[in-house]
Amino acid sequence: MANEHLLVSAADGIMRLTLNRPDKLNALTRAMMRDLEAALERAAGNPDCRVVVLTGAGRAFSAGQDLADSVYVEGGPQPDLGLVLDQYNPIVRRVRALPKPVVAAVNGIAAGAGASLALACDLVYAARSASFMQAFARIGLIPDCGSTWMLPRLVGDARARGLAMLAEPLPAEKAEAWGLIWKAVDDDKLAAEVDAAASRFASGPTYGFALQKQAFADSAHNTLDAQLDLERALQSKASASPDYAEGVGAFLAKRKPNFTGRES
Ligand code: T3D
Repeated sequence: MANEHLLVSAADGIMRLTLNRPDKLNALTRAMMRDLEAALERAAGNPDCRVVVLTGAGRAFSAGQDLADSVYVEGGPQPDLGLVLDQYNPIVRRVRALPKPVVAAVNGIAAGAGASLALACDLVYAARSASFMQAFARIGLIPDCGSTWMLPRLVGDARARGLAMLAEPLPAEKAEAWGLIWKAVDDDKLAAEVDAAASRFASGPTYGFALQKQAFADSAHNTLDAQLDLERALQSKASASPDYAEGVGAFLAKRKPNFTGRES
């Protein structure tokens, strides 16, 4: 299915979502947000979709909220941007809770909500020429869409504050070195590298990945004690899945596993 500003395609277990307003650096409009949420909802409910890849068309990943499609109207009454976040927050929640991996292929600059969206993904690959910019302070805002939560956890408090308050672009290689993203790759290798990861996920133990996501999410607020209990409970579920039996069987038979990705 294709919408004008969000291209959606699905094949071989992979759903690809491409932010598609290259002339505006894929700045996010309300319509794109609606389409993105709907696509993620479809991905969540479709067992044939085993991984989602999010990328941008043209030279940017996304320059964040389209400031021309904002609730802010020059000369108008001061808007309540909480209302804008009512549209963004469900998307971030969906990405984090999606019971399958979400991979960001950051092909160029990711700024503002565009950076937050990328960082919400499970694995972030970025072209070496790409950068991440917490642009919010440039317009008097605070990082949102989860960035004040993600940043200190990913890079530590000092770097999180520097990124937020200075609002300067962080080049992909440094983002990798700081632990903000999984990997910076040569520009001409980004698509192939992300395709390889997506194919691997599309034939992987999807249910196990969903349980991993749950464990990592809960670890953010759990004590070690509580996390050990959670791991025990989730591992019980993982070991009841056909993919566990398949994985062990394949190992012992010295063959490649054929995971269904299903819970039962
Ligand atoms: O306001 C609310 O509703 C609240 C929302 C909060 C969430 C947020 O995301 S806040 C952060 C919003 N994003 C920004 O502040 C970033 C704005 N963009 C930039 O600072 C620069 O464009 C970049 C540093 C990202 C890239 O610079 P450069 O020089 O490579 O490109 P450019 O020439 O600035 O942009 C190219 C075109 O994209 C240009 O359009 P034109 O003049 O050719 O017709 C530019 O206006 C457009 N564009 C870029 N970013 C946005 C945008 N149009 C609308 N909204 C944008 N965010």
